Amino acid sequence: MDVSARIEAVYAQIVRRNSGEAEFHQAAREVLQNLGPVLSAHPEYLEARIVERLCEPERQVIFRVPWVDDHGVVQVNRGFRVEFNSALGPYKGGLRFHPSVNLGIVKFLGFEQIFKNALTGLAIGGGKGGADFDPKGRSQAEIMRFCQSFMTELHRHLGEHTDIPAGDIGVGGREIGYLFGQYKRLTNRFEAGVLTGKGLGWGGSHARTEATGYGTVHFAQEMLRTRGQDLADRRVVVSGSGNVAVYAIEKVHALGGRVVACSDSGGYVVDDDGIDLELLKEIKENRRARLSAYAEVRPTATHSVRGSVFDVPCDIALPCATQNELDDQHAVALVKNGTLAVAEGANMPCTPAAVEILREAGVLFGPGKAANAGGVATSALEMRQNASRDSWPFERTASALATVMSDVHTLCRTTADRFGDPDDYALGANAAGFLRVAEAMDAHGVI
Ligand code: NDP
Ligand code: 2IT
Repeated sequence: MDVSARIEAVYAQIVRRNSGEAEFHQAAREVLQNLGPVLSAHPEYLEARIVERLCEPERQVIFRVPWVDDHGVVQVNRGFRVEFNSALGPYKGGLRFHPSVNLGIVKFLGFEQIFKNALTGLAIGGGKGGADFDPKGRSQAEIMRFCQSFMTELHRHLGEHTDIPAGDIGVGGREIGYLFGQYKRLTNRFEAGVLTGKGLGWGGSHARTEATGYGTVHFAQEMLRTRGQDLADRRVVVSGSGNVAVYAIEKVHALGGRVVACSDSGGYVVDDDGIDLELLKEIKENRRARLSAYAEVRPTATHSVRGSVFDVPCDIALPCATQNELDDQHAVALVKNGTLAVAEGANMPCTPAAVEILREAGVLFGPGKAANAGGVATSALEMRQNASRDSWPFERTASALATVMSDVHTLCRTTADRFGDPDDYALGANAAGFLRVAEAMDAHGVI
């Protein structure tokens, strides 16, 4: 059987065995379609069935999360943790609390995480988890009770050398605090390295909050530099207005660009004067309000529910909200508007058809597993500080993050060049991530 027939057979098997898990199929296909030249160069990985093993999670935990709401009503959610691959280190990856969460979404995120974590060069395997809990409209007390119930089951699967969660959609510093508190209580251990994204006063790392957004902008800047361009004076559109989006906006402004639009699930704002970050943080982080409140107090801004934030003309687009939010029609609009680069702050925000349109038009495309790797990389730096009972200053951590992003960018380009076109960052990210994991898996024998 030739290499491409073997890859097709693996994909067919994934679809058959994981029925209904559309996002996982999509993420697997996106990686597999780049592995042909890599496997031709490494027939030993075909022989060892590395790809087949890589696509099957090492362990998947699904559990009931019962809790009592503020009205005394019992609620039941479903919790997940997919421990996908530990060839390079303990399972590492975030937790997502969103009503859409299901096994297929957690598996797509865990699968992406394997390659992303490998690209950072740090000793972390891949995992992901979450629950179909909707935090919107819930009181602080309800969030706390949910987190405590979630951790009451999850804690038995975690450990600083086993599996280390962090945040993702719907899970930020507040939730990590409640989760850590419950883990500490259940285990009677102050095991700082078991979660990342902690508060600065109890084992957290400087720059972890900012890391994903900052890192995505570093990556976009590196891509632009390959064409003799940079972010200064560029019009930038960011989707989302959560953790990744906010700090992407902050870094774009620090580098002299101007973010003219951002969004949430209720619409988007356009502000040609540039998004006022303090106001955005006040609304989204402190008040936990809707983005429409921004336009209510900012005279230069308008809020829309029609169309999409990606219809707003820009030089650079940074999708930082969720999967499959940027489709073929959005890609056509970006190309028409002369967009130079798209870097994914979110995980898999561009549909496969959108990626194809961008690539064919010569738009620089930074895939999430490379462009948003700064978050998990800084999580690994947080684990390093916890292991040595040390705390690094902001500048040291931020500069280590910038170095990791620059190294990931270089690795993607050199690997893409080896197997095809140096501008094909998706090829570079998939091939380089795969090679690091495959080498370790092969060395560990058939496990
Ligand atoms: P947040 O919960 O802080 O923010 C999410 C943002 O995306 C909100 O503005 C939210 O709007 C919007 N959003 C979420 N779901 C949808 C949806 N279905 N449709 C439209 N908008 C939506 O999450 P993060 O910023 O942490 O995560 C954003 C993305 O970045 C995710 O894809 C995540 O996997 C990825 N990521 C996160 C990392 C991290 O360190 N946090 C690291 C690497 C990647 P609303 O408030 O209206 O729901
Ligand atoms: O998608 C991601 O990389 C994250 N949500 C961050 C994971 C982490 O462990 O910091």
